[in-house]
Amino acid sequence: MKASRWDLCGQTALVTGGNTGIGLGMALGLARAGVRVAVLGRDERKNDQALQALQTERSGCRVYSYDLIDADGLLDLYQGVSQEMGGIDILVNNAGIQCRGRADEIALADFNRVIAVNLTAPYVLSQCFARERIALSKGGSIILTASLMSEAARKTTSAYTASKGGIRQLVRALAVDWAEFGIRVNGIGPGYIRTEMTRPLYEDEAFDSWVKQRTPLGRWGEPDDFAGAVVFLASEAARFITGQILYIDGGWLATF
Ligand code: GCO
Repeated sequence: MKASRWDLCGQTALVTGGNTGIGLGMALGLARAGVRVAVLGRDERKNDQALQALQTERSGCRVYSYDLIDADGLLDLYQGVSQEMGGIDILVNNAGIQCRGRADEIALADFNRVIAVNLTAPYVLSQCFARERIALSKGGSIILTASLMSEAARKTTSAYTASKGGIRQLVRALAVDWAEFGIRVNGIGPGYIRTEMTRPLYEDEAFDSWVKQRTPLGRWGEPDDFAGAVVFLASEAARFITGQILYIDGGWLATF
């Protein structure tokens, strides 16, 4: 197999939550593979920092400030980004939020917020992407960020776990609906990764040692651990792969 099947030069990607953490790890991986990346993020300061990092890898990257809680504005947003980027070949639905607390203590508004960002926004953006690609008679690749919580639950994460269980099935549902159009849909499932979302967890000494002991590879994951998988799944090298979740978890799900 020729190495060029991994080549993404000249393609464009939209990465939500791409200004920090796992999303930035994936955005940088794509940029290094020659992709012009558009990042969607809430925080303008982080967006600026991400843009600087991305531009050193690949010119023509852009950042957009948007809060994915607003599903109604997503169509306009998508069309604007796609126009400015000259089309989107790869959609990475990565942005996610967490809300921890025992299930009987979670407010409905918080549950709804987590579902809106983690599940509804990926659905709507995937629709925008697919409609555009189908109209152009072009295939494409959609990648969604799943979680260990797509498979199992940890105490205090009910809303997040419900959303990530939904992502697991959304990957399958979208994959089967759009396969005939050459649109592949896959998930990347992170284990415990050192990001802002998990800061309260890795700063807790007991939790930190539990993660290291429970993870066969013996450490927390880092955002850069995601750079290779996203390039692979987006590329021709993965052309017969759709509807799958690739777990990047240091072996977590392989053992108990
Ligand atoms: C938590 C975390 C998790 C993980 C991750 C595991 O509170 O347990 O935030 O949800 O970080 O998603 O895959």
